[in-house]
Amino acid sequence: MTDSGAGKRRLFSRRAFATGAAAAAVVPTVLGAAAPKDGSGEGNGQGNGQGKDKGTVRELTLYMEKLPNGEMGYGLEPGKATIPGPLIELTEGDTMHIEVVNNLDVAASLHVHGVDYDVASDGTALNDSVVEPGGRRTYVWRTHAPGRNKDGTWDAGSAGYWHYHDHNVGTPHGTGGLKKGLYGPVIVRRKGDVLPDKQFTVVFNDMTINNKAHHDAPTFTAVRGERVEFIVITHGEFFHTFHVHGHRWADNRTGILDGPRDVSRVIDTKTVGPADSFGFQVIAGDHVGAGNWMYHCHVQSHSDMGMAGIFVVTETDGTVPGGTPHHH
Ligand SMILES: [Cu+2]
Repeated sequence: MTDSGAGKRRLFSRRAFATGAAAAAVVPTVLGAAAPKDGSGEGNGQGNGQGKDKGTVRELTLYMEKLPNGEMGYGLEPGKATIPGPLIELTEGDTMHIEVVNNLDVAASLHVHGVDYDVASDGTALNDSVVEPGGRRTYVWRTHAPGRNKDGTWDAGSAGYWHYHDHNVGTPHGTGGLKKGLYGPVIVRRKGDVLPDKQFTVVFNDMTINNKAHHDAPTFTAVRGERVEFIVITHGEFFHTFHVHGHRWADNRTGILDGPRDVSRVIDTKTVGPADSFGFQVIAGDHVGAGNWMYHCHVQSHSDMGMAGIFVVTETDGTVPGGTPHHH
């Protein structure tokens, strides 16, 4: 869903900046299923920036389904579940009503990181918020802009690279659901954020990438000069070190330096543990050119066991120096 196919579904490939409307428009997967409506009446008076700009309220239906190989996924339509599940994007201030349909034969749920929600949307048995087989339940995610708390401290806002996952299959922590593929990416933008041309999601899940083991990691393709966004998530039992060849990013919220005085460290590896998530944007092939650029976990035994894929940067005519990569 968010691999190389995502670019094709993009409504415009031109770079844009996040506003309420534009951010919705660059998420065709979500926009197609959701009609933006006026946000009035949804405010929750959290006492910070949210009151000033309520954003939009959107509705989305997510289907939890078994895949042909016995894995499980979230999808936007019946029969279309993917691993990872669909990328869900919001802009600070937005509210998302997500109706989850459980087509599995086990009770499962939707639990999210990073956004605001009531315990009724926790997605846990503890809070009686799981979905029985054949049932449906609406989860509500809210987001808010940064602002001053009543006590004078600073509220960071909701923007960031987050994720959602099952919290009930197998164990009360969703250990079985996570292992089988019930997870997906979430991005909350801040108004004014630079938007990418293409988006790729990398999930280190135990010893797999996006549940694909045995040297079968996804190939991501971009044209030199395109602005590419990586969303990196980890699940399972192990710590991993994400690395992509030939490209660097800033270790901050967006991966982009604010300017010459931004002291964020510029990196090309980042170590992540279970349920961590981060993201960044790079300009494909910037200073290094087109080519088959490897991305992989840099724990040596992990990369040797197949936690490695290719970020293919083509020239504008579609060619790649070195030709088609080969797996072995
Ligand atoms: Cu690893």
